[in-house]
Amino acid sequence: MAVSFVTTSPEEEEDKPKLGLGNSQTPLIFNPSMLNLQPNIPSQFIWPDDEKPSIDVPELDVPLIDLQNLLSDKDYTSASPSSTLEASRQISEACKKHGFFLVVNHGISEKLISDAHEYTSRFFDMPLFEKQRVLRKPGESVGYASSFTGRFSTKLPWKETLSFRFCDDKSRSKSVQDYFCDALGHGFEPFGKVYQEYCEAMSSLSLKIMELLGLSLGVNRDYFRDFFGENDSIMRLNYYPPCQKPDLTLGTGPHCDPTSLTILHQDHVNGLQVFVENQWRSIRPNPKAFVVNIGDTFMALSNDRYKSCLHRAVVNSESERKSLAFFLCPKKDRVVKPPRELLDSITSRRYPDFTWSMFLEFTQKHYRADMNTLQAFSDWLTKPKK
Ligand SMILES: O=C(O)CCC(=O)C(=O)O
Repeated sequence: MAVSFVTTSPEEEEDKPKLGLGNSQTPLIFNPSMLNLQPNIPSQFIWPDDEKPSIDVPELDVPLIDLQNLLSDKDYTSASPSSTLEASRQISEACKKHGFFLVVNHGISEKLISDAHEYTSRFFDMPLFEKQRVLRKPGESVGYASSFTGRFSTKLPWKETLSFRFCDDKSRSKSVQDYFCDALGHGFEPFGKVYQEYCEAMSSLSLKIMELLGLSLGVNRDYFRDFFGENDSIMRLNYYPPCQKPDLTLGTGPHCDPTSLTILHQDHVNGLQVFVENQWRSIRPNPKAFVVNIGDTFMALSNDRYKSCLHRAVVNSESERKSLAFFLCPKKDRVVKPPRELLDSITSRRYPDFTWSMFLEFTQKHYRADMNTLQAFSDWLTKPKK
């Protein structure tokens, strides 16, 4: 797909997102339909030297957790205790070190995954004005974002995203399906159906993984599963167009996820990198696997036992890349605090109580997510208010 930047005339400005470049005459729009016509990339997308990517980095050693036996029965009664124990041991080791692992034999159909990728391509292939009908508004976490042009003016990511909310509420509302139809019209019902089904599958999978995380932390197996009941999660479709200068920019800048657990499916193109032991390392795409990582909210729930690790995505000049990220989040008003099993007389609380709604607001309105988001949020919460 050809991609390009377009500068708008002042007359067009009103309908377009602003870059906030300090130059109101020529606001830039990240337009993925003509970009390849330009030899260089705008300076707003050029990252500082110490953050520029290296494409060839060593691979990260991540455990491959086979969920086959663990998922074959609702209560794991048919899973051999030794395979469950081995899986929770591997998860514990990975989560203490970097918080990343892969799951295979997860029970999600290949057709559903390939449909989810197919509809991602269809969405991002649409003309810019169509995508802008669901433009993400400042301070909101849902909608279409062409880079972060409306929010930031430096270190912009080389990507487009579409984010929407998934609510696992008791009334079984079809929040995703409704979003597509309400925001884009009835022609988008097939998109809504696929992503509704995909998010329901991700929500169930994440609750199973929560059971394993509970076991691995020596907490009652149902504890985290129940905690994330009625989860109010976020689904994000990431589209990274090819870039003529991939060594100057990043597809997704370095950050830790503020959310609780991320379940990512990458297409066949390399791009995801994790910062471990002072070095960037890649996670090679495996179409049969989901990449799972701990986010800041779970790090707080585990009282820092498990790590939410810095990661980023690089781009390349040859191929577009897509990834599907499901961010598990608790119900908005649920209080995030570690279970009593994770507190003792020696280990003090690392973070104050908070709700996901407070943390989400902090990341949307006050802070650009990076490697220090949780600490900055915690400091902000405890700082005396004037
Ligand atoms: O595309 C990827 O591999 C990573 C995406 C990511 O980190 C994000 O969407 O927060």
